[in-house]
Amino acid sequence: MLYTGSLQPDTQALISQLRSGDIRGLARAISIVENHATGWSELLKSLFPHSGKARVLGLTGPPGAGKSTLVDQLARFYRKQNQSVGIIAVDPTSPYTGGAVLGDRIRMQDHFSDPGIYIRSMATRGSLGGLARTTADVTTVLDASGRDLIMIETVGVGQDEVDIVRLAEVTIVILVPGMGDDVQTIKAGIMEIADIFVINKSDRDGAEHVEREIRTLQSLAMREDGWTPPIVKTVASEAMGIGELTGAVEDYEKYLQKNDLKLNKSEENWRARLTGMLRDALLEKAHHQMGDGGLMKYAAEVAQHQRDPYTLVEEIAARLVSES
Ligand SMILES: Nc1nc2c(ncn2[C@@H]2O[C@H](COP(=O)(O)OP(=O)(O)OP(=O)(O)O)[C@@H](O)[C@H]2O)c(=O)[nH]1
Ligand SMILES: [Mg+2]
Repeated sequence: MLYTGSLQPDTQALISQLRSGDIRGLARAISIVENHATGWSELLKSLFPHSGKARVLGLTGPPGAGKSTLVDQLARFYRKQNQSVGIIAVDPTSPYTGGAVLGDRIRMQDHFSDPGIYIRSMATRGSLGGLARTTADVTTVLDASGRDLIMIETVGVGQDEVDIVRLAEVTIVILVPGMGDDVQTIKAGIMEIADIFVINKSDRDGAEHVEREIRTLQSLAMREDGWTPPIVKTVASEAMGIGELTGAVEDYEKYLQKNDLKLNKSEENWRARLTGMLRDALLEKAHHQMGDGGLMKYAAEVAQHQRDPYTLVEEIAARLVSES
């Protein structure tokens, strides 16, 4: 059902603009959602029923692995198949950002005249409601605007990135030869979420070594869904291996389809997202009830041992329920 409750007339106009494929409408809607500007949640409520059709690919890997170059090549490939593409580049917090973002802009420049490709950079800092959630909401907007394919690029460094790529139906983890100790850090969080491994910069020495390492890891644990992530070697800067990669994406999509795993994956994803949304909403409500400085007052009381924190939290939680 469409939510039309308290929609401002200009929000309605914005939705039709965006649904008709208008890029400026799309950009404005994304900004509203990203900045939590007036009407942002109403906008999302109205757009949600239109979402759920896009294919979402998540690409993650260490800084400088060639993620943007790869995304760019994939965008070219899918454009040739007449698919409309949306790209969300989640900027790393680390100092690599400046150059990388500039690099992205230059490299993707030749797409700018093509309305079939829409690129959006997301700033990590000052993201209201959290980076993962905002990225998810922006994905919903792009999806509802009718983009066939959405690619999300993140630097694989932490939990945020894991949460972001979880949004994707297909997660591609990009590694490069000669990562040394980096492989260890990447292994920890990101390795388990790879549906496809890419060894980019395979023009460099050591691609086989990385491949062996991945295979060793794979032999240690079988995935619950029975899928063995393929390893694709690419040289993104030379557009090499792109056909193999898109083939691997398709194989995995077919696998999900054939084994009825698509819904499972989506439900699992929503379980995580709803938990986050619920936590945010309850916390916001608790802060509201406590009023300005309320939390500090309690903190002071607990610090001075005037109150025990366990009873305090139980009381606050009970109030949330009774006053709803
Ligand atoms: N030799 C070689 N260089 C590549 C390859 N792919 C990308 N590069 C280069 O690697 C550098 C980094 O590429 P990006 O695409 O910006 O990498 P990224 O992973 O998006 O980087 P961040 O977003 O900063 O984390 C650029 O100079 C690319 O031209 C490749 O396959 N082989
Ligand atoms: Mg990049």
